[in-house]
Amino acid sequence: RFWINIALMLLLISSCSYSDSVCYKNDNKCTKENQFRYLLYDVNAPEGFNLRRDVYMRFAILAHQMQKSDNPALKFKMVLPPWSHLVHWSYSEYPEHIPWSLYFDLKSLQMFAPVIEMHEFFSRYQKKYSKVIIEKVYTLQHFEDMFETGNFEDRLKIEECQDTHKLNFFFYENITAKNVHCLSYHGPATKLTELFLNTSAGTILINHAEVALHEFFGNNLYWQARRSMRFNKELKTIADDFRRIFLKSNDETDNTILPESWKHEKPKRNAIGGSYIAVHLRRRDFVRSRPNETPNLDSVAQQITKILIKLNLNTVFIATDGPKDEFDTLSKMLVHYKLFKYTPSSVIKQKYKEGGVAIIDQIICSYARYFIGTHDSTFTFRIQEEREILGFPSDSTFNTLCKVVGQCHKPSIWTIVY
Ligand code: GFB
Repeated sequence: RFWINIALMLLLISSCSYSDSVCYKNDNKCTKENQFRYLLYDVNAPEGFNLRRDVYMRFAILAHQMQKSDNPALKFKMVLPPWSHLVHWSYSEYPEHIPWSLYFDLKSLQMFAPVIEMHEFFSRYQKKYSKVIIEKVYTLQHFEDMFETGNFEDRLKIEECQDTHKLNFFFYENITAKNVHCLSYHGPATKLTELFLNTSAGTILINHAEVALHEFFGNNLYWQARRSMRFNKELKTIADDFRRIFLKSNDETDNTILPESWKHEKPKRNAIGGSYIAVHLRRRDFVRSRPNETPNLDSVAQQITKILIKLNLNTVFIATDGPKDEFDTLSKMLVHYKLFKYTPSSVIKQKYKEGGVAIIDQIICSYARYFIGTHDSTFTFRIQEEREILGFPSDSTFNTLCKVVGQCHKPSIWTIVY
């Protein structure tokens, strides 16, 4: 506490002392505008798109809290890590660094947390430098003794690195670092403020950010961060067109109109949804790595039929990462029903890539009368959250496919809090 106070005092004395950021002490260009420090974060390479969205929320809540603080030492802009080299996506024909604005409404994110795109960070930083030198990098790691000792208290400590981490700096060649540490860590992302108060570095990168947890999973702050993650409007329009043309679904009749800004959303449970059921059918690695949970297509067809009969519906939308021949097989099994799948045109695929197609699938699933997801898939979790925001009755949302009909995992139910 003593050292934290000393650090605080020093920072307060020179509120513009963050070396190597865009603003220097005694620098007459140091205006209120550019007195920010920059927080960058990166996630373990194999993590997929939807777990990364969850890590974003943990860090957006940290940035949100710091923004509310009066302490100038906590005045940060958080730099959004581009969607680079995600293991599930192919980058052969695409640029390596996909900005967040391709998938999300940046203004909406900024209404919750002070975030900027990486290219914006570069353009601010490179007014002074050609190369970006990050002053402090902290690679988070779990405490080695945590499971042996059962000590799960929140703590952080700079320690020896447990692995030889190769820093890739988001696959940019013009980024390097001055100081690199390994930080054993247990606790929420918001605990990182303790670290930030102990350094005057102007640019800080938190690597393996997924190690830091949510402070309160599912509280109103969690949901504010989540609600601020509105999708890019064009993606919503593409999904809406598909709903209207193929599924006879629109926001007016489905009772799913949301206010222009997420800030004006109110609790509701009266969404009806389009007259179709939606299924998120996660295949590929799930078929191999989760044989005890992943049903075969026969079983999937049986489970879909059961719900269609129960709800007196005849239309199904399938979102899947599986191959086309699986969808064709399922179509034959459900020949008496209307089965739909979103297939992007080459123009849309080229512009929005796998991430955009995934989001369009998620949006269409979100507006269905009834949703069945895949157990333990973060892709499914994000659809469930979207449906909570839209105001569906929870029992139309928290359903997952079973391995064997009638022997289902009960999914965790995380209802929305305002
Ligand atoms: O988002 P994601 O990590 O969720 O899924 P899980 C990985 C990728 O699969 C997504 C594609 O980024 C999408 O590109 N994908 C999955 C889909 N389902 C669909 C779908 O219905 N439609 C479309 N268009 N794309 C995690 C994996 O997957 O599961 C981890 O990331 C690990 O590597 C873990 O395997 C168990 O949570 O489903």
